[in-house]
Amino acid sequence: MVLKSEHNKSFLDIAGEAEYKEHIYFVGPANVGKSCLFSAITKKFAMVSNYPGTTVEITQTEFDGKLWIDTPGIYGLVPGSEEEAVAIRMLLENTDSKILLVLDARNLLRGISLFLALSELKHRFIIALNMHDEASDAGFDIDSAALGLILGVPVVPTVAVTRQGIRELTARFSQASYASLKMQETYSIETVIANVQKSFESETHSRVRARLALCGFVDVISKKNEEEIQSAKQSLISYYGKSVVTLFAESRNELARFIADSVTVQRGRNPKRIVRIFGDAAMHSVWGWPILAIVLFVMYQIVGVFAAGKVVNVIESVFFGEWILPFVSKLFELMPNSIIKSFLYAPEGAAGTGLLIGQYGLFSMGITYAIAIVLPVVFFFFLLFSIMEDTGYLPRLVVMLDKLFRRIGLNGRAVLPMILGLGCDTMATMTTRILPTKKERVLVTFLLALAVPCSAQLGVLAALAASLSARAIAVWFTVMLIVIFITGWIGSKIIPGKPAPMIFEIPPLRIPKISNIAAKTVARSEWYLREAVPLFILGTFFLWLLDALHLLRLIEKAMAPVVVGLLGLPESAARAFLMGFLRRDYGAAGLYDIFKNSAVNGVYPQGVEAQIIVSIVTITLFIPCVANFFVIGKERGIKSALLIVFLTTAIALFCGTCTRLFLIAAGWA
Ligand SMILES: Nc1nc2c(ncn2[C@@H]2O[C@H](COP(=O)(O)OP(=O)(O)OP(=O)(O)O)[C@@H](O)[C@H]2O)c(=O)[nH]1
Ligand SMILES: [Mg+2]
Repeated sequence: MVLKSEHNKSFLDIAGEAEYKEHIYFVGPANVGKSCLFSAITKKFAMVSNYPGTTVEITQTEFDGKLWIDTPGIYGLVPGSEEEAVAIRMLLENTDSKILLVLDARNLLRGISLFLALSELKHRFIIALNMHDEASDAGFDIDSAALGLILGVPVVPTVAVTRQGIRELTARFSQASYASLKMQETYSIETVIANVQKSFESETHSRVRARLALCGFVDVISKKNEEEIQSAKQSLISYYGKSVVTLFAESRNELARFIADSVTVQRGRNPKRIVRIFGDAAMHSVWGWPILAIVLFVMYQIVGVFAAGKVVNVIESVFFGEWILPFVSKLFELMPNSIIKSFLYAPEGAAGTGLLIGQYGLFSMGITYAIAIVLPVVFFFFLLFSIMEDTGYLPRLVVMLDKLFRRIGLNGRAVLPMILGLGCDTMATMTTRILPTKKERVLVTFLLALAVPCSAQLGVLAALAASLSARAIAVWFTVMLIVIFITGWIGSKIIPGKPAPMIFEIPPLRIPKISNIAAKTVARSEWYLREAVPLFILGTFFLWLLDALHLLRLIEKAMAPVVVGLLGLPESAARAFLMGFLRRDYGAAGLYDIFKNSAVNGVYPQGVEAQIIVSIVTITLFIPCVANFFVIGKERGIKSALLIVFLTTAIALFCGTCTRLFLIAAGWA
């Protein structure tokens, strides 16, 4: 059984904990290999990538009679963002479970400090000292047995990617124990904590709750003790002249440093210099740009030229067009004429519409679009994207684009969801949880819905663009950038709040593991098929129904003032926009269908090219897909989701019209 938590719900509401003897939580800082270990132990697929913030939801699975739970990364008990809060709430809501604390052997200080923060929880601990391979490469020798003795819990060195140490780890689960080493603060701080703790006497983890309340984690504070806690907090702040979070962190770090130093020997090696130089260049404010240009060029060649051009052509024209569709049509031809036959099948060029085969046939249109046009492109995009994720290039891009994004009031971390949006806007909207302020979460959610085309949509656009001139593509790209920066800038002025400064850990560059890339690409493609195909079929069914009821022409006529009048497109483009209401890639596929036969020797006449530019600008900015709409509703509330639908439609039509006017002025249309 696999369940995912809805992040605001109590974890216990969902897990049905009584069913399982034991719960094991994978806890640790971000990007240390929790999900990798989770998959290695439970054999359940979990997304693994080389950047902090891959896991933003709880993933759980049953294995070996136990419930195993993978959680988002945390850095201490006081959450810095929403996804951390999910993990922390979950630990507070339970007692007597086992925590598999996954730490990065290269960063022992941070790991021990986290252990000390968690050690007051009434859970039993076992520590996986992961990334042992990289720690050895960097010249660290860590005495894990000694560390275990000091902390009072088992410590096992592991390398999750090669499964090293996993057997020992699972064998020692039964030895997981409560931490024997506890944080002791100075006498005056201890007195304050003890006083506040009284308010939580009846609750679990009362000392941890007292600390959290003093740090200002409002989740644990109830109305009745709010005032008392505030005054205790103020007394600490005015006495020590620093925030309580800092006060606690300093004493923890001091002890953690002492422990880390006493179990680590550093052999002064400094290998892999070239990798480091390249890693630094990728985020350099000058060298980063040519590297980005090369990355984009390679992606365009593989996704745009090879997948969208060649592979789609083979699958759509040859495989579907010459083999499958004619074969299915033949089968229908062999059927005796009947109502059922004419209901399901309309031969090419015939009047009337067949439900399965015909202009709006579920098979000839719905399935063909999803499988022949979009799937190949999505597959190659996911493949390249997984490689970028696993090498550690994405976080470097974040650093490089930080300055640019700051101009529109966004912290550089916002780049990560925006880039992930190129894979899938729905997933990326969930990743906005890694952003520390509400302002940024709202703004990025909006920009994703508006101007970041997902892989499926990009793919179809790339197929359309295959016969477009370079300057046409440049116009589209420039319009997108202008829209992102202007709407982002206006948004940052309107939405209240300030962006938080960027604290973002840069993981090392790594050679991706083929098995992980393959697993992620297949999982994402499968997910696309599950998500998109039903909607493609549903959309085609609506079109078929509208056509059968003779309403489609009427709707096209009704939309003509906008589609023809404002945007200067053929009337039939209305159909593509109708499709776009379900999914933008489906709408784009409709456009592809309308324009694909207009190319002469693979080149569009200038007037058609202008129409294509206007239509792709409009469809890129068009409303978010249904799945994204629901996720926006879940994360930001249904009102925001509806507002976003309204705004994106308005902005899409506005920008489409402006683009047309520009092209007319430039003598293009
Ligand atoms: N060299 C090496 N790489 C590892 C090891 N364990 C995990 N990785 C890599 O580290 C990266 C992060 O792994 P994840 O499992 O996604 O980390 P996580 O802790 O779940 O990260 P978040 O979900 O972002 O909190 C991936 O690129 C893994 O392939 C290890 O032991 N050695
Ligand atoms: Mg993870």
